[in-house]
Amino acid sequence: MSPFLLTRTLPEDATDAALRADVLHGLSRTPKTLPPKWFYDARGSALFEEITTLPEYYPTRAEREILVTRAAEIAEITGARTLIELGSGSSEKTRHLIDAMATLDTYVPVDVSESALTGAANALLAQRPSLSVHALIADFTRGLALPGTPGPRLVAFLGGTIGNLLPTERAAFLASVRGLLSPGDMLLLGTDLVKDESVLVSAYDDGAGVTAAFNKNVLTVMNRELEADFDPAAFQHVAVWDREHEWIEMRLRARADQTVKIPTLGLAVDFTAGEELRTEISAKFREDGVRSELAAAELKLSHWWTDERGRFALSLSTA
Ligand code: AVJ
Repeated sequence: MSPFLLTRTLPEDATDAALRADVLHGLSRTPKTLPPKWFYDARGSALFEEITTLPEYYPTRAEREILVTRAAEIAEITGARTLIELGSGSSEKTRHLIDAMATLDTYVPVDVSESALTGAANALLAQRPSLSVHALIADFTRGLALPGTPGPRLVAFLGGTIGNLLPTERAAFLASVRGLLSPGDMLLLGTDLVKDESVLVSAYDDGAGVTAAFNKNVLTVMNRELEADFDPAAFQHVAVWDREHEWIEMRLRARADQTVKIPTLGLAVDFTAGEELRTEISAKFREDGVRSELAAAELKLSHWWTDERGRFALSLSTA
């Protein structure tokens, strides 16, 4: 009997079909765009882990500071018996929270990566064998079916990843999360905050060029998975602050006119010199904006915590 349950709700070939659809749609429209989920193959995930250690990239450190400082308070307030973590990855972020939650008996990590889920579950169970872990291989942005577990339940969506969603996508996502909750359940949400433009841009365009490599990695993913012939050297990494929407945009700018062939999709994609492919938005938030977005999903903001320097926030809201 394996020490934890692992449920696959993503069909095996879901990834290929989704990548093909996203590339076909995203590269045949103007402006060209791709969803950021395709960054995270093994190399992309390793590059992101490296990004979290960069001096310019403050969000991970800032969120960890809040989690360490507020874990006992969050545990006390929620008294949660189940913790559901969306986009759990290595579960490194939630380790402090789980350690503080004496009432916890079930942990439901949700991620698209089976290896991340297995690694995290084994590490957690080594430390806390009494915990029951039910890991879900699922893409939470495409609807989620949760196993029946004891309440009250706390859903955690950390890292600021909600910022990758456009406002309309965020509204739909928060409404779908709300639909999973029963009265008394809660949502713990990590949001990066609006701040000085130069600080934000540096966090997405570091001096060592790790973020540039992370951004260009999506071209390598398409070359490998779709037999495309992107030349990463023919594109320049760009990170800009969109003042109107209050989000960072990562883009890949074509250095010259070029045509990229994607034979498996029957595509020949023309880029003109200077044309930019948007690869990610990372929205930055204000307390009032988060309060109203949660309220629109019938979630009531009850606690707002930031790191000492006010760079990042964790909010707790109730269904
Ligand atoms: C993992 C989505 C929160 O948006 O800050 C890091 C990804 N992109 N550097 C973010 C990312 C460029 C990160 N999230």
